[in-house]
Amino acid sequence: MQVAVFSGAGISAESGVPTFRDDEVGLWAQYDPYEVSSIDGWNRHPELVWAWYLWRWQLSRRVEPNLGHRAIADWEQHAKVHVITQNVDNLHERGGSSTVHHLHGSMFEFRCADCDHPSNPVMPELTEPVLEVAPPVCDCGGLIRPGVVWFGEDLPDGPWNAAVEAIDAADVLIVVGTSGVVYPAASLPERALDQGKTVIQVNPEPTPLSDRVTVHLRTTASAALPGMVQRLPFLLG
Ligand code: BJW
Ligand code: ZN
Repeated sequence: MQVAVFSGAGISAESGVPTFRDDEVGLWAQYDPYEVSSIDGWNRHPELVWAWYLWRWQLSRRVEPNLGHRAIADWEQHAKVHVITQNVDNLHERGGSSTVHHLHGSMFEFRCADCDHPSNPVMPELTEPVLEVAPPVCDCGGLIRPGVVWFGEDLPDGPWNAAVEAIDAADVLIVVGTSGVVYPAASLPERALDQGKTVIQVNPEPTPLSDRVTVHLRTTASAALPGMVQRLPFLLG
């Protein structure tokens, strides 16, 4: 059996990383997600955007994968599993998954915003989040930015093509912890449904996809995912 997983911020929420559209994102609660995660926002106020990523970078390094991440890794004993994630943390990999396609990049990679040269900046350890931090500067004078995909930027071809292939080859797609409102990523479950595939959604809340999926499990990732793939042959008949 071949399984594709399409994950979003909800799967990391139980590790302690706030979801993207969470009301409780501290200092940044006052900002629209677009302001801190768009190329326009970066061009307008890089210090604000850099501080937001510095805080999330520190947080993501401190937290551990949860039962949801570990369950998906365990499925590899029973099936070929491709994880397609919108998350920029590395909790799927740290949870043990071997094939992870990052559609929105990684917050652990950095490059110059002007010359694209990869960078490995020294990250200051903040004891508490601050609203503005000056980004490091490249030798060319450009600002160093995180290797993530912001609104208004293209997704990287490699992970995107791998994700489409994984969807097309999958017998079943598990959609977990995503609001499914950000495109083109959100078109992947639609693609699987258009192909008549079984799509299982795991999300405590309904999303625009919920009416179309085969099954919507209205619960958390850590409650639904352990043992799910082992039970799938019985569930799917
Ligand atoms: C749980 C849980 C638990 C909680 N268990 N579940 C077509 C139509 C309309 C617009 C567009 C379109 N095509 C493109 C666009 C524009 C735009 C877009 O989609 N806009 C819409 C929002 C309107 N897309 C883009 O700009 C994309 N690029 C692009 O299209 O390129 C072409 C182009 C070029 C030039 C100009 C214009 C276009 C790029 C999108 C990049 C998105 N980047 C971000 C930031 C990445 C870095 C970072 O993370 O910091 O990606 S935005 C943000 O949203 C982040 C996430 O990956 C992404 C998705 O969020 P996600 O993961 O779904 O999180 P939440 O918080 O929304 O949802 C969490 C869910 O979990 C909730 O449902 C909870 O209920 C649930 N949950 N606890 C299970 N325990
Ligand atoms: Zn540079």
